[in-house]
Order: sequence, then structure tokens, then C-alpha cells
Amino acid sequence: MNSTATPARLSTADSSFEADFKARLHWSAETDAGIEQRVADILADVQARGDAAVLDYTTRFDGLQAATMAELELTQAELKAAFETLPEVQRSALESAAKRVRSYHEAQKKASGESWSYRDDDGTLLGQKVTPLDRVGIYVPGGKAAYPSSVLMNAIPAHVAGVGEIIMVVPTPKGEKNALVLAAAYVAGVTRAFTIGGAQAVAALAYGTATVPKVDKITGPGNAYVASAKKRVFGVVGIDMIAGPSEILVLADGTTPPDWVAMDLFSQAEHDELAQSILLCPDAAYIAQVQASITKLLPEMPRREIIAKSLNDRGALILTRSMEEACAISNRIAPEHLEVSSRDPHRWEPLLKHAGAIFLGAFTSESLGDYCAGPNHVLPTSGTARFSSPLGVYDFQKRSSLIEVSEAGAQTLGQIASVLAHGEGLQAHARAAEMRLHSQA
Ligand code: HSO
Ligand code: ZN
Repeated sequence: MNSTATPARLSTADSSFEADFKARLHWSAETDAGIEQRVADILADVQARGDAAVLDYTTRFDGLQAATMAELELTQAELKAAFETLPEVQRSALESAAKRVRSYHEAQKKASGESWSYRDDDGTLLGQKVTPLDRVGIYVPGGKAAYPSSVLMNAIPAHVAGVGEIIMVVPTPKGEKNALVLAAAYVAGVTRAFTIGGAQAVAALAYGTATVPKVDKITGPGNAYVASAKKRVFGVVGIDMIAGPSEILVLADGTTPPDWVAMDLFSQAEHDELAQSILLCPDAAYIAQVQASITKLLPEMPRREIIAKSLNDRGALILTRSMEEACAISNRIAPEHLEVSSRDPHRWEPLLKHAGAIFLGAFTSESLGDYCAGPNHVLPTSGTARFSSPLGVYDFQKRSSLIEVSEAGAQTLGQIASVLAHGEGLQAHARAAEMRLHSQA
């Protein structure tokens, strides 16, 4: 088939720019009432019937027949065997990626994931104690998009955080297992793994069944059913985020080979027809070159149909009046991935505030970040980078405040607390503080 891709051409100098820009960026977050109802029913059923319900849905939706849940568990021996039977190049690529992802997250833990405390002059101790979650569930999609790299990106930060048990679920339609996914689970240190998916797997993790242990938090991407189930179980368990289709924004000064930029735009477009790839550049001639590269390279791509649909429906090549203006527009978009494809990326980086991950310089292809640079590839999408962060060690930790008031501290704090407690009309609070005052002893 002959696909062509011509992303919308916008220019900030046009009077219609604001309207065109908003129309392109518009992101409908509407939910499907049918999906919502079916997910609610599945959650209630798993909560009531446990393993039996999970088995029924797994037969019905994944065509995978099993007499007991135990048959749907992948043993450690099976994960290890999957790893050992991979070709050597794949084994060593998985291990190298895991090593880099682990080092990055260890640095992240050191920088902001450790407990701390200090003492006031009167000897009162105040601090924050950081503890890992006991048990987490990681959801690994198994249908259209089975990503071993996502197993690493979810399980390794959990492991580095010190999580006691990592329970993986992965739908396995018709029982066809993905060897790389199983091998990644082995490399990343997954504790237990089950070949279940969809809302029923989220329910099993959130409520626990006779076989699947109840977890404290569920992370990982999934389809609309999984997203809806995660939203519904939030509160019973923690969740990481609801990730939307992939996005890439390339901010180019015109010095990177246009083929490189075209391929980077393709790289996220090939994930999903709803993915969004945008180029921002102050050089009109360069934008034309990137369009020429798109036209030249697209026919070579096996996933050209998906890429073309994504670029035609949601892509944009935007001419700006300056790099400064390009940075400002990028901040408005708050993309998941932001490439600063410039000879001088450090000049622009200070102007960039909102992005899931920032890739600096022409050699930093976003795809390196997807697999092996080290930082996490689970990132905020749909503009949520304005207020949220990449998946990290901190998502698998929680904090407890520590307070140890000295006898001297009880005198000053007691007086303050007493006044405020009386102001709130809470006598027990006031008395508890006052009893510890020397004048009241
Ligand atoms: N770019 C995706 C992650 C991924 N890419 C996995 C390739 N494999 C997250 O937006
Ligand atoms: Zn990707």
C-alpha cells in the first residue's frame, strides 16, 4: 500500500495560528460508558469470586483455558529458561539495558529517596523516614504492544526502592508467551508472574485472590479497560498514572540531518495511530527538508500505515519566529518526550520547563531513552508533565514523618498548641499539650 504523510503545517506568524494550534492539540479525555460499566462488573465479580472469576475472564477474553490459577503462574524456572534460551545478542542487550536503568535509579534514590532528620536547638528531633512499599503489581501489556523494555522500566525502580515483592501480570492471548517479556522479568528481579491481563488482572492485584497476592500499588500501562480498572481501584491501592498515547516534540535549530529528525518523529508515531509527533523550528527551509525526508523514508517503514495515520491526524510541523518562541510553545504543549535537536542544546534547556524527558543534542535520539540510556520511559503524557514526573524510585516508596519532642520542646510547643486547640474548641487536644507543661505538672 502507498502511504503518504503530510503533517499539518502551521506558522506562528499566521493569524489563524492560535485556533489551528488549539485544534491540533485538543485532547479528548472522554470516557466510554460501555467500557466503564463492563469494568465495574468485572471488578465486582473478581472481588466476589476471586480466582474463579479471573479464570473465567481469562478463558473468555484471552482464549486461555486453565483449570486452576496455579496453572497461570509463570515459575521462576520458566522465567530463567526464557532468558537462557534467548540468542546471546538479546541476552546481553537486556542485561546492558537493565544495568544502566539500575544505575540511574540508584542515583535517583541517593539524591532524593533517603530518610533525613534534624534537631532543633531544644533537642526536638524532626525528620522523614522513607520506606519501600511491601508489595507492588506491575501490569505488562501483552497484545498489540508487548514491550520487554517496559518490564525493566517498571520492575527495576521498584527493586531499587527495596520493594519486597514484585508481582507481574501479562495477558497471554491463546497462551502464546513472549520470551523477551519473560526474560526481562527474570533480569529485572520480578518475584512472581501470572499470565492474566485486562481489568480482571488489575482486580486480582487490587483485591487479592486465593492465588494472586493483594498488592499495595499497581503500575504500568494498559488499554482502555486497564486504565479504567486502575482508576476504579485507586484508593484501595495506589496507582502510578494513566498514560496516554506516546508523544514526541522535536525542537530543531536546523543543524541536525533532517532524516534523523524524520525518523525520530516516526519512532513515536509507530507506537499508535493516536500518538503525536510535532516539530518546532524557526527555519522554513529546514521544515521542508524534514517533510522531504518523511516522504522519502516512510515507504521503508513496516509500520508505515500507523505512522501515516498518526502524522496526518495528529502530527504538526510548526514554523516559529525564533528558538525562544519554539521553547515557549513547547512549554505550552508539555510533551512526554522533548528532543532539543540543536547545536547548542544547553542554551535552550534553561527555557524548557514542562516535559516528561528532555533529550539534549542531535545524537540523543529519543529511542535510546526508550531502551537503555537509563532514565525511565514511563512518562507523563497529554500535557500532564505540567504537574507530574517520570515513574521513579519515589513511586515505590512512601514517607513517614518522625517527631520526637524533647522536654524543653514540649514547653514551647505546648503553649502554642494549647492556644490553637482552644481556638478550635478541642479541649482534649489542649489538655494533652498542657499536661506536659512544667507549670502544670
Ligand atoms: N516510547 C514508549 C516506550 C517504548 N518505546 C517502549 C519502545 N518500547 C513510551 O512512551
Ligand atoms: Zn517508544
